[in-house]
Amino acid sequence: MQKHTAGTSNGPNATTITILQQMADYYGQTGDEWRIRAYRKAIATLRNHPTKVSTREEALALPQIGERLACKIEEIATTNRLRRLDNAKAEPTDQILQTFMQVYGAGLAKASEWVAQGYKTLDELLEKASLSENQKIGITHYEDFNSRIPRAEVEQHGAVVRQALHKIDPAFEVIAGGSYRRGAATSGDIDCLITRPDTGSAHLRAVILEQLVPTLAATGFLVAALAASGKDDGSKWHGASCLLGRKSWRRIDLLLVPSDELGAALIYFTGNDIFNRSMRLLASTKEMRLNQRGLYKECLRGYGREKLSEGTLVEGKDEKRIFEVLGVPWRVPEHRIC
Ligand code: DCP
Ligand code: MG
Ligand code: MN
Repeated sequence: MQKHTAGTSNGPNATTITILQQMADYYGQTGDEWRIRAYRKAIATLRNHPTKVSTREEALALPQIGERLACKIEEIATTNRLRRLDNAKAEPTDQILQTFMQVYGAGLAKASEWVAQGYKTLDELLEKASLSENQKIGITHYEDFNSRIPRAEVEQHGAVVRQALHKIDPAFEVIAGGSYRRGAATSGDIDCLITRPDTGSAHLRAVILEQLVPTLAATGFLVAALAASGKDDGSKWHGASCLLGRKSWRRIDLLLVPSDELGAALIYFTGNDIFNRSMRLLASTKEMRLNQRGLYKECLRGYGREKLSEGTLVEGKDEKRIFEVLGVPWRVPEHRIC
């Protein structure tokens, strides 16, 4: 589940932004992707707006803000609160659902199932519910996995991975991606892109999964392996890590990137997810296709826009070149927030 980056906003619309963000987080927890996107766009607009927006009309005149959000902005500006948010916070089943949805690996469906079975607390789940191993870990380390990781600590986890890998083979590269690469002060997890010049996925997999992971598990740095999603192709390893002498377990993703795909993977794993969506959309308007492996042209589509062919690879290696081919001015990672 996407969480917001804890950046402080001191602009004229700071209060409004804070409350809208809480509302977006609430919708995030209920799985309402469509709404959360509308909120994030409105928040981005308000962040860039130099003066305080106090009325519905003012809000409506701005880009990315529709009727309903405009009303909410007016309500916040005049009352410093939002009744809808107060209601959401007060609903007890919603609160339990929200808590359960933040268990790592438990989506809306699982959390709703637990609520329907009558469970009310995480302790009750641990005692009575039948849980997978990963769900047990998600509950036992609930606080850890739901805390933001300071930037300096993300760096330390990255350094541990890099050092261990360099002992195996100094040609490997480790790049911290995700919110860290976008310059965020804190991150929800650690996204480690791992690559090596002139190297394909088979060799990466062999070294990372058969050598690096066991080594780092033996030193006590990798503390849990968390099963990846069903569509996993062996290019990712999801788990948890813990620095020597510390207590907090952190979520870490090892992302195996063949050298030919580094540029596209850097774009994908830097995000944010909305920026990625807009880049993919742009590619499709130019009859191209962008994914985490590359930018492709001449992908044939049928009448229902369904893909008929993969198309020809235009660029995969070079991040800047992908922007160029798409005709988008280069954007530093820090500015890839929509
Ligand atoms: N990503 C995406 N679409 C998704 C999930 C992820 O495009 N549905 C991409 C963009 C993200 C990147 O992968 O920036 C890493 O995913 P994370 O979930 O780790 O998100 P972030 O690193 O951006 O934020 P956080 O600080 O919460 O980890
Ligand atoms: Mg991340
Ligand atoms: Mn991640």
